[in-house]
Amino acid sequence: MALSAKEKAATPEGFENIKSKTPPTNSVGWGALKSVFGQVSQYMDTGAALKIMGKMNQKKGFDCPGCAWPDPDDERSALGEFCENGLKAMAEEAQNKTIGAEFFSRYSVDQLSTWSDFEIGKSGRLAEPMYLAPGAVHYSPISWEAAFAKVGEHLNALDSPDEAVFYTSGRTTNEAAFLYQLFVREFGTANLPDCSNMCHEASGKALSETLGIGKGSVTLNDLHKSELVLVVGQNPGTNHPRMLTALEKCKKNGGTIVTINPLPEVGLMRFTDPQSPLKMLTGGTALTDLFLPVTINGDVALIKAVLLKLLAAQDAGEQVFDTDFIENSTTGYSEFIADLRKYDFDECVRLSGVSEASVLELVDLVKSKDKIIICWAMGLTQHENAVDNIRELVNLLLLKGSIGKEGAGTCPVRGHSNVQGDRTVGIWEAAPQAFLDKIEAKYGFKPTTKHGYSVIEAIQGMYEKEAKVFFGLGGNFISATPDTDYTAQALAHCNLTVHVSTKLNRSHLVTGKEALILPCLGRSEKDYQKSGEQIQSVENSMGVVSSTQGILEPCSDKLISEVAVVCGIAHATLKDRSKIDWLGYVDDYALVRNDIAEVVDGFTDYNKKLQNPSGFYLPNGARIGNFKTKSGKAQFSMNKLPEWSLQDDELIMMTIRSHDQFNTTIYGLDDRYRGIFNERRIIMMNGADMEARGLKKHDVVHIRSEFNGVRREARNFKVVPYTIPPKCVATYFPEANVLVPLDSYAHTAKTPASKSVVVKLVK
Ligand SMILES: Nc1nc2c(c(=O)[nH]1)N[C@H]1C(S)=C(S)[C@@H](COP(=O)(O)OP(=O)(O)OC[C@H]3O[C@@H](n4cnc5c(=O)[nH]c(N)nc54)[C@H](O)[C@@H]3O)O[C@H]1N2
Ligand SMILES: Nc1nc2c(c(=O)[nH]1)N[C@H]1C(S)=C(S)[C@@H](COP(=O)(O)OP(=O)(O)OC[C@H]3O[C@@H](n4cnc5c(=O)[nH]c(N)nc54)[C@H](O)[C@@H]3O)O[C@H]1N2
Ligand SMILES: [Mo]
Repeated sequence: MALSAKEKAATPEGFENIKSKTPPTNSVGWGALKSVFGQVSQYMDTGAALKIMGKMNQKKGFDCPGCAWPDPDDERSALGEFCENGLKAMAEEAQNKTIGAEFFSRYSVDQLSTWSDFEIGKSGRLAEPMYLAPGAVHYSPISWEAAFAKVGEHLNALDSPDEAVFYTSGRTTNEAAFLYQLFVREFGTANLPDCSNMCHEASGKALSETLGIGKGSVTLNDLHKSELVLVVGQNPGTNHPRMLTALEKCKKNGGTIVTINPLPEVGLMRFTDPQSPLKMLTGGTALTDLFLPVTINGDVALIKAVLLKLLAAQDAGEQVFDTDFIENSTTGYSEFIADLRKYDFDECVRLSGVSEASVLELVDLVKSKDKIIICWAMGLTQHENAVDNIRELVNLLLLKGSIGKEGAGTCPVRGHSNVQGDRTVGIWEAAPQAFLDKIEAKYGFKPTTKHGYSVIEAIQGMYEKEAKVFFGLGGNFISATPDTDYTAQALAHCNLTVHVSTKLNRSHLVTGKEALILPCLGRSEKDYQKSGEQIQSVENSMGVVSSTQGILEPCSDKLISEVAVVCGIAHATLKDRSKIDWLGYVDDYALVRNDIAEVVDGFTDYNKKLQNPSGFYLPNGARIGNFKTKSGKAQFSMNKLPEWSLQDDELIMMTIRSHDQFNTTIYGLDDRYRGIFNERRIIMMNGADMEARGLKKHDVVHIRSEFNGVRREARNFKVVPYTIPPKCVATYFPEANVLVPLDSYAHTAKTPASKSVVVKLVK
């Protein structure tokens, strides 16, 4: 019997052979080098690996397809600005093994869906376009022309352009992303959901509202010069390893580092730079000076407790606040202070889960410093009150005048290597009118002003059969999104699902009535077009745009670039009704950049500026104290404490990344820094919670969530005792995504609340 979409979408429930032990006390160092060479050798020979290491994140090299952490403007390590997880990302992409017609005729879609994500990822690079016909059980090869025509036919058969969904993941370069959104808008819709909707959308909302720009304000240099860095809800040791080097520099310059996280993430505790042989021998730097093990979603309470003590000191005549800055550069101060006074310090401390003594230590640090930077990632953005989390941190910075000056400001640490750039060049379901006007002026068509679907709305739209074609430029929609069962049915309702991808993933297996896999070049590969070898460009987490150019020959001669895919589809769909010479762009990507320079602010002389090996900074008002908010000033905000509470048998669950994955791509089965080996179906639990439930190490439990009357269940997880606050548990994404309710998301930002899912355990 054929498997249902739900069955294909869920990760297999079987177990490996788990080992868990006390986590290590040090990150990176020798363990990382050993691990990376083990991983890399699975995929490529040492010569190719060394060539890649030397070019990654180098001036005139290619941008690591891993995270969005910036490269130093000045000196770069001769060994390459690489990190263990960047190299794993690279090795996966640059592997020699390919899959095509023969592979897909051997394995049916149903068979492939019984493989684990780890096995799916290991199968190799996609080498040729593949098509799944209505009722077929195997994908079969299709030519590029036929594939483009098929997409065009389906899009043109829709009753309205709004019946198509165009998803983007954050690896897409500026050039491809700009053309993609241009095509989508000329086609007639703004349905441009992207991975940002599940990632830093809440940061964008909170920061635009309070500081007038949806991006962070600091540069790498600021981090080096800061007196106090708060790292909140982020695990850089695994997800942004090169950030540890910046934190180490900050410490060397006398800075203090505070970590706010339910877990004592090893990378933040002690770090050995793999590029510093001396430190490899001496054991590295202790990074965190003060660790606050906040309860999941206890951050607003914690920050309020700090704010209350700062206010008390200010009231008592201490000069804690930057009153000049507050007076000249902010609005909403008195309302904010009046609101703050309504809260009780003891209650806030209790709700934060942190000891009063530790809160007071943080208060003392904040009082005595004014060059403060706050860094954060998914631990803050994936909650119902995510926007409040971030606004409350902004309040703290504003009180201290810690914004718009050197060594101070906001640092939302982005995920995908070009997720920030994609948004900058127009991947946005709710793009500002000024941008749409510029498109109209340049191209002569009127883009729809109606906001399109974000990720959650797109899933609902497909489920309700209001959207009928799903197109994904990169990414792995079924595994990345919440509520796997529901989303699987949503995709199955589509007439056509299309994925432009480098690697096989579960989204290729949970299809509409027809499906296409369109394989494209990766970052590391050379891109030959009529005008010669092409460069492309990306924007990092700190707003620096730089070029990226592949160095390896493509792994298959049937691969084309993302730019060529987008233009091919635009040409096949819009034909004579287009006002744009789509195929002309493919010959020379400099033409795309000329257009971006005209349409997007900050890109004047784009082609010329890209020649600067370090790239160029985009304008950033908040960085220089110019707040482009409605009032023209930085805005204080009033944020409530979260309202949820737990019954005796309930726990609050965060879904996080292990050390061996890049989002839904599973590199391996180990989470070395957490001492968990050879298993991903695990649940980290506090000893007292285990005892209360009569659970022992490695016992098997099933996890249930119940939200708005809908019960969801994920089966077979092994209990791992862990240093985690009471009532908090952690599982890995994407295995636990079946439990994340589609209707639990950040207010106003719609980021799925995948870090605060209320669950029960059943044996
Ligand atoms: N190697 C590697 N690199 C990556 C990725 C990857 O998967 N692998 N993914 C990329 C992407 S797209 C992104 S967005 C980033 C993600 O980078 P992170 O945000 O670091 O990733 P997560 O594993 O989701 O970790 C969230 C952290 O938040 C903590 N946390 C959870 N809930 C709370 C809370 O309520 N309060 C606080 N204070 N902390 C909390 C968790 O304990 C964990 O340490 O990394 C990017 N880089
Ligand atoms: N429960 C839970 N869910 C989450 C999260 C969480 O913390 N918890 N995190 C969320 C976050 S922060 C994010 S960003 C999303 C990630 O969501 P996505 O961006 O959709 O997922 P990825 O796993 O990064 O996508 C991996 C796929 O991208 C394709 N790919 C890789 N490189 C390229 C390329 O250069 N070009 C093209 N065209 N394709 C490429 C490969 O085929 C690969 O299989 O997941 C979100 N989902
Ligand atoms: Mo992300």
